[in-house]
Amino acid sequence: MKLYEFALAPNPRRVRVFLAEKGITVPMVQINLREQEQLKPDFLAINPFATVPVLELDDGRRIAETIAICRYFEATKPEPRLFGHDPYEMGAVEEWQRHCELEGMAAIADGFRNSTPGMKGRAVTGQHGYEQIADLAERGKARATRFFELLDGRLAKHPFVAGDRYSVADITALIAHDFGTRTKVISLDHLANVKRWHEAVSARPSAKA
Ligand SMILES: N[C@@H](CCC(=O)N[C@@H](CS)C(=O)NCC(=O)O)C(=O)O
Repeated sequence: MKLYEFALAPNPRRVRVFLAEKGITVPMVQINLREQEQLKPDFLAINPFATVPVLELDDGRRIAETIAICRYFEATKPEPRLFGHDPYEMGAVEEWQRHCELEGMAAIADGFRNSTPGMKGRAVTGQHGYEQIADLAERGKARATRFFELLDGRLAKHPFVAGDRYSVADITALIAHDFGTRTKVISLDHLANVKRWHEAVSARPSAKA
């Protein structure tokens, strides 16, 4: 088994943190996105969507998409449960993971990819180069900021994103937070509950993965 990933990219980090929480080790193969290795024919044969992470099983079958890969490992090693413990919690984790992905990760990616000079002609992942749209960068920043403001209210009532327990929703939110603040797409200093939650999830050993 091996995981195609890139150590500096946010989505592969989501899988690494998930694996660290599970105590699973998988050999990693680096696809250097800065050198556009994801667009080379060898990698496009592995994933025509030209993105990492991609998991390759020992028999050669592959799974792309962060959450699909995490689901695979939740099934092969259920404990600790990161997709919820009971039917309600499973639904809540799914709901909040999705919010964190769409309103957090994807909105920040819009903010970053549509405004960063090095991303010219690469505003969307994949084989086809899309041009930047400045308005999309602004909209992405606004959406991501509003999402974390909403999350701040939720974290005033719950210790973790999906409720009382740490879950894959916290992993997506942690990496959205770090990606967004590192790239200066968002500034979250004014959000006290997000700050308390971020300190707690960042203190877990898995956050270093
Ligand atoms: N929804 C996908 C997103 C994957 C994705 O966007 N990966 C980025 C790295 S964080 C990538 O491969 N980028 C390639 C590029 O920029 O062309 C997932 O969760 O796996």
